[in-house]
Amino acid sequence: MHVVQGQLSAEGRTFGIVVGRFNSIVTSQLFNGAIDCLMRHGGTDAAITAVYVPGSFEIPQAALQMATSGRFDALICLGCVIRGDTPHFDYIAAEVTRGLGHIALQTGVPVGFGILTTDNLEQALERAGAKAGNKGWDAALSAMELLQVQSQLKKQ
Ligand code: INI
Repeated sequence: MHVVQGQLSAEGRTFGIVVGRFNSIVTSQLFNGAIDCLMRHGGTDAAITAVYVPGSFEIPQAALQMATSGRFDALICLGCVIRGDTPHFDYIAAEVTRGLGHIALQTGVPVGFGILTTDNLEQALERAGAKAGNKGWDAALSAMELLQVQSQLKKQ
């Protein structure tokens, strides 16, 4: 039986992190979580590029350019969409999710999905380093794991 499982290592890999500035009180914590995760798994400062965009809607546009540049082994995308009184939330949440899924499948570059979609700020903060963990950390870990799975599949 062949079992393919990604090792959790960032060593020797380049990472691009795209961060939405909207709700930055949350996304800055997602960013800290992602950096902490990469560093604790052998990543280096020089191998990480952080790109800031206005909000979650713009994240796929920057991610596409980065994914097709050949400069990044994996991407980690971080944003926070909080529900308001209008349907705006649904449009932005759907667009960023669809866009990032499309980029991952079309380019093959692993994309860690660290986009929070919550009903309120409290739920978002809980997922950005408080009682529900840090989704930025999780997104970095997922990008790293998929990168390693891809390497192993190539060797098979
Ligand atoms: N962007 C977010 O990342 N989160 C939000 O909750 C949000 N809301 O609610 O409006 C948001 N809007 C900005 C949007 O992503 C674009 O930056 C903006 O529309 C300019 O294109």
